[in-house]
Amino acid sequence: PKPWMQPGPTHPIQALKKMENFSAEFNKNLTGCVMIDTTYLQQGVIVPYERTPVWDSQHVKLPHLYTRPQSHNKHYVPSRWEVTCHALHKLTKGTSSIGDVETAIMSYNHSYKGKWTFDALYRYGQRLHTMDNNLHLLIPKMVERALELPALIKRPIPLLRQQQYQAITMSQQQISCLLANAFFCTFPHRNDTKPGSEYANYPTINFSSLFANEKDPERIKQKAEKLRAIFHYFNTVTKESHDQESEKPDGLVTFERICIPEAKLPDWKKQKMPLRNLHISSEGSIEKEGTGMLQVDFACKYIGGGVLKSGLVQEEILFLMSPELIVARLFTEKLADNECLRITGPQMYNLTSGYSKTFTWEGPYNDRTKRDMWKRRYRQIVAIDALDFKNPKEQYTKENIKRELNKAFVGFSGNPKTAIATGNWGCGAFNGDPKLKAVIQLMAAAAAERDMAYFAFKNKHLAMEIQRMHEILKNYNITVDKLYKLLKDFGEQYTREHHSSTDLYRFIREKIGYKSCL
Ligand code: AR6
Repeated sequence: PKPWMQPGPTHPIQALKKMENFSAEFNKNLTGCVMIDTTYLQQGVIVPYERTPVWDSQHVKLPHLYTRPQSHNKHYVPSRWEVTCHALHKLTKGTSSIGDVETAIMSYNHSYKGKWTFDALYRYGQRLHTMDNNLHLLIPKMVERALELPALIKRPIPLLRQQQYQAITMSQQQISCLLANAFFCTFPHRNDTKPGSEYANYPTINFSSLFANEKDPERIKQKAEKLRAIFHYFNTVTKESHDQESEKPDGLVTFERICIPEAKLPDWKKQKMPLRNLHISSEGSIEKEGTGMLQVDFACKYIGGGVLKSGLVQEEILFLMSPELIVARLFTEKLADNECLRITGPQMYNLTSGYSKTFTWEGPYNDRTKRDMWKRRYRQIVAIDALDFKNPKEQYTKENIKRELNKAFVGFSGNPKTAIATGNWGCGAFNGDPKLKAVIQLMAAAAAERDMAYFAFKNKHLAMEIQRMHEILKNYNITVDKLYKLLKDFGEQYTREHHSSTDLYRFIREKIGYKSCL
């Protein structure tokens, strides 16, 4: 092997800071919109916080608040929520089939008759449910939770809109109620996704697309596999007793939209800090080994990406392991370049294996992760969306490098300074170059003053290359500003030489005068 291929030992993972090292920070007062009355929390009682209900463009439109325009017809016309309650009640007898679930959902979504199909749900019913859950018993419990909506959600849920810092904290029980409503497709105004429609800037939330037909039978199979994770989640959150007290989903979760205005973003030319510590490994994953660190979600700007469709890569799998994350789709407007979403406290419910086509639900995950004073699990996720390079050659331009640096910085900034758990961000579905993205993430981490754990997803060679590059940059005291200049120069040469095949790391080594014999 070439000399630069023999890096020294990696920074030990045990030395990286985790959430538990900063318990005082997490126990601070909650800010933003808190959906429960926290005075009773320490006694183990969760009481929803109460405020006057609203139906407006600033808040989630809840199904029980939906009113039709006054009808001139003298006959009594039931409200949409009454129709919903009536239809869903029929499913509580314990004898209902998937067909009955379809009938119920379509009764209050009749304009989608003939458009929505339920093949994946049928497949789950035919092939899988007897192995996992007893759907006859589970569906009534899900209905019950969904219909508790007026009793559980008593405060308007603000929409997390673009360029506004806002946080929402809700109980795991409230989340399960909202997700049960999403499963039964009760959210009004959320089915039309056409450009220009009211919620075109938001991800979808009703589960209809997860049940739907796919031409490719393989995809129906994958959706049915996703449903196993979803049903296991509902089974756990509606269970009356838990084997272990510590597994009980009776805590809180915070969703925080973070935006940093242009003027407050780093001037990358002037960042004189050195790179931080790096632990890198080809083994392990962000989700498991990264627990307690700031775990990166390789996100889509519409949070959750294809989780309710056919997508099945890092973000979607993460959302299936911790389905509470899916509720973010209800209120998070698509992320702009200077924004991210940070989620504190979600529980992990599912063990999965495989990736994409080989994705499999392996079984329950019993989460015993400790919690902070607000009963939030010591688990923190940050959703940052990389650029989707339809043409990978575009990623070396100054504008695109700066965009990715800023996006990573927005995700990594803030307190407390736990280490970041990341990997090949933007380098799968989005076609990025992992060597460039690793340097970009290291620069952003340095500016945000955090160490990093990098999981290279089985790619030993890549892990070694990144580790070696990091080591050289440290040894040569290459600070962030210098590295920024090097990336810019590389981009210019790349364009000048019409996408030359020069390797970025080789370019950097040469420019800094690295001598392999050193
Ligand atoms: N831990 C560490 N590395 C991983 C893991 C993991 N659990 N999973 C994957 N990788 P990708 P993107 C590595 O394609 O390119 C979704 O639909 C693996 O090498 O998920 O940013 C979103 O909703 C993989 O190739 O992220 C977005 O729409 C690479 O990370 C879009 O995909 C990138 O994973 C984002 O695409």
